[in-house]
Amino acid sequence: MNLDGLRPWAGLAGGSPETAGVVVAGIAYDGSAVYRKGAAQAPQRIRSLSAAIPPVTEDGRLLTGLQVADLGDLDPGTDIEAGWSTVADRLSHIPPAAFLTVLGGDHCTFISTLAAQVKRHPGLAVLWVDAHPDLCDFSRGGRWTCGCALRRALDVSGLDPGRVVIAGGRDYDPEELDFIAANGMLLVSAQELAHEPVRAAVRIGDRLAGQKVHVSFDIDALDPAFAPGTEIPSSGGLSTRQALDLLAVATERATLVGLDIVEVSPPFDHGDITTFAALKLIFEVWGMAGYGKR
Ligand SMILES: [Mn+2]
Repeated sequence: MNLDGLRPWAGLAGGSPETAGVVVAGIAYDGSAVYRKGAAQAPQRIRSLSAAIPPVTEDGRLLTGLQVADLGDLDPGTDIEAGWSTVADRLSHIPPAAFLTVLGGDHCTFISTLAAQVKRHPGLAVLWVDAHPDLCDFSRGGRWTCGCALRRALDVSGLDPGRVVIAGGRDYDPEELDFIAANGMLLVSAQELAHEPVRAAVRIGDRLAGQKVHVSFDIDALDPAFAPGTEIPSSGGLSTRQALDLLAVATERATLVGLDIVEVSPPFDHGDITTFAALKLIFEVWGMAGYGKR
């Protein structure tokens, strides 16, 4: 793709983390991926192709004037168990007024992201959009593998599990369903979202209304037809259109304070369609967060 003369983030890149409306950081780590690696390449690919996106959301909000400060990639080392806190510490010093946008990496990068967001925004709620809850205490040979991402993030951040809503779920371990029920978590499955999209999204919106919300979006929430470039393709997922509409309705009455997009895996992508789906989600969520003018 010829991106000559174009600047990253739709030309909005610039400014300092102290004054920018949006602060972007990559976590190029896929050490917790069990099946196949590749998500470590996502931050650079997303950043590179961000130059091809226009600074206008689909509902006509002009993002020109928004400053996007990109910190580059933060390094947790080769082991997230040892390295999550270094990255969390860096992220937690970003002024709370900035909308944090983190580019994974596998979903265990969320351990750093959530630890920082809980410090930046006490009382936070989380909308976890994913085919998988990642709530196993032990999975695929370890406690810091991707099937444990949300469970470990809750452990280290101290966030009450009842403040997390899971949307788009369809692949579970029995232990995860037990944890969800025992902790009063709301799970809205991909099936429910497809069957009654507005009603299901409003149910999530009711739970998030009036809250400060961080969205953690695993690209495998989308059907592999829309996002093939990911570690574990999971059939029966959302279309990109359904995901955008879900996010808009579910967060309409909330205050969006951050987004992380994880599990984009460029080596398994086709013609960059997964990376472009991630970019569409990022720019539209910035619009939903209130940036841009009509
Ligand atoms: Mn997943």
